[in-house]
Order: sequence, then C-alpha cells, then structure tokens
Amino acid sequence: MTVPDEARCMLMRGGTSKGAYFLAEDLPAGAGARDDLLLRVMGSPDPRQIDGLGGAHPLTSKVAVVSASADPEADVDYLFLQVGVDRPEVSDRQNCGNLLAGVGPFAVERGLVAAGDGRTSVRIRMVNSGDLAVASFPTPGGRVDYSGTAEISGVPGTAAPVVIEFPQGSGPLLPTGHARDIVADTPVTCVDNGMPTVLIAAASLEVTGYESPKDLEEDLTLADRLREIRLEAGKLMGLGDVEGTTVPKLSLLAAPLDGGAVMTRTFIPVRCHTSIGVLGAASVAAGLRVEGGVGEGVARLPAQGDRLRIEHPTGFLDIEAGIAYDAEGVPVARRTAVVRTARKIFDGTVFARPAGAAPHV
Ligand code: NQM
Repeated sequence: MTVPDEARCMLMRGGTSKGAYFLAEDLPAGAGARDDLLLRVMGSPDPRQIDGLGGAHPLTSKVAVVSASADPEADVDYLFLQVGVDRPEVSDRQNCGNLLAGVGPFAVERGLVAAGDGRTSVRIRMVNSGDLAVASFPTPGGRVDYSGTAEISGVPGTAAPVVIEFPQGSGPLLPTGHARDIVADTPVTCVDNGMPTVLIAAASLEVTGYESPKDLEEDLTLADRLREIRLEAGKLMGLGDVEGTTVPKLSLLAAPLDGGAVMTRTFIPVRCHTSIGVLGAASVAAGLRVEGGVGEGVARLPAQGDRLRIEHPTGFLDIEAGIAYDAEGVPVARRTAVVRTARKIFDGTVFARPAGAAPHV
C-alpha cells in the first residue's frame, strides 16, 4: 500500500474541540491507508503527539472528513474520526457535535456549498450516526465571518455564532428500553440523543460531582468502578464489547451550582471532559427529562420550555432538547438545538511523519 505523506488540510476549532478538516477527496480512499496517514498527521501514538498536529488530549486529536452528499436531504456528508493519542487507533464509532460546528464553514471555504449573502445554512448528514443536522452561520458578502460576539464556556473570547439544529434522531432514546437500570450495583440511565451516554448520580459513586477533572482522573478506585459500569452498560445498550471504544460516555450528575439544571462531569470515556460534548449534552438533557431516570432528585428542570443549562467544569452549555412520549408510552427525542462557535486556524498542506518511521512511545 502506498500512502501519501502530505494532504490539503484546514485546522479549525469547532466548539470546545480542535481538529483537522479534510475534503474526502484529499485523503486516500481506503480506510486503512487513510487511517495510517491520519495517525502520522496527528503524531500518534505518542502521549505528547509532539511530531504532529494533535494536542495530546482526545479533545484535540480529532478529524472531520467532508464531501458533497448524495442524500437529497443533505448538502454535505461529515464523517468524524477520533484519532487515539497514545494508541494507534482511528475510530468512527462516535460522532462529534463540537467539530460539527466547523463543518458548515469548512464546506463553504472549500466551495462545496455556495454562501448566501448574510447567512448560510448547510444541511449535514452525520455519517457516523446517519442523523441530520442543520448549521447556520454568518456569511456577509458571501464569505464566512468567524468574528462575532457569541461566547461559549471553555473557549476564551468571542466569535460568530454557529446555530446547530438536530431534527429528531434515528435510534431509540433509551437503548436498554428502561428509564433506569442497575449495572455493577449502580443505578444508571442509559440514553442516546446523538451520543450513547450513561447517566450516574455522582453520589452513588461516593464523589460529589464538583471535583476537578484532574482530581477525578487521578481517583483510581473511581476509574475501576466506571470501567466496570461502562462495560456492562455497553452490552445492555447493544454496543457489544466496549473495552476499546470511545462510546458510551459516562456523565456524573450532581445538583446545579449556578442556576442551571444539573452539574456534570463527563468521562469520554477515560479522560474527564474539561467541559461537555454537544451531543453528550443533548443526551444528558434528554435523559434528565425521562420519568424515573437517575436525574430525578438531582437535577432541577425548568418549569417550562425545552431550554436547559448543563453546568460543567469550565462553565455551562445551554441546549434546547425536548422529549415526548409516543402512543406506547415510550420516550422519544424531539428537536435539539444549540449555539456553538468555530474558527479557521490555518489552511494549507499538512506534512505527516514519514510512513514506517515508528514513533518512540
Ligand atoms: O458529544 C468529546 C467533544 C466531544 C464530543 C467526546 C462531542 C459531542 O467535546 O458532540 O462534541 O465526548 O469525546 O468534542
């Protein structure tokens, strides 16, 4: 297999994550050659990713692959790839709602979608889940404008708002069929509103849920317990053996501290998120609304409307996420919407570590 050592690439911040964005046609067609190139582009496997673009954390070791869509309901296809930091792995098993924020602007920058004069809406098929999203963002004079006044927790400064709407998702909201399951002796709510997530009251794990991500990551007893819960919950959710996969995520819930609906600490799944993923937040928000779920008695839901504030280690994420009950009494997700920001950091050619130059880990 001959794999190239360079590719056209745009580095973007999408929400609270950062990743390399490629047109599908700028990468090798086969998954094997593509993943080999992406590992070398990001500098993986290496805990510091010193020889590549990766930022030594799962939140900054991400790739978006974008192409024109054959689906009449979408303008572009977006495939998300999580590149392992210290493991030579590239996974398409999860989606990423943060990198999603950069997909519309990238599609315009690369000429896949014509910009409107003022605002542009891009219909995006998320290849990982098959679900659709619509992103709209300012394009004054037919060009993407990244500057603006929107603020999101976890990102310094302000930028142009990217409004993302998710019409109803495709899969069941409660993959186990229950509002509450007991796994590894722990009550959980397994929910999927775009991201398979296991909700757990922090108190049932003997932590407060207000610890710093670093303190939680250093708690090895907690790590063992979370691993046990995740492996069992993954099977119940129909995900099979999740030992080597990045889903499901685990969100610990505690009472809100700052007027929101709930405080969260989210494991993705080993590192603790410094904020929370977009689809992760969509799943938490929908899960909190499920009658009989583990959020009851912990969360404070607003009396009216679909908008919720999810608190996290570096602030909060406001999200609109509603659920309804179908004729059989099964909860289903309705529309979800969120505001993110994104920014082009560089555009050019990325030069990968040469093939065969094994990294010293
Ligand atoms: O849940 C991290 C992130 C994510 C995923 C992760 C995400 C989402 O913050 O939509 O964006 O959960 O691995 O980028």
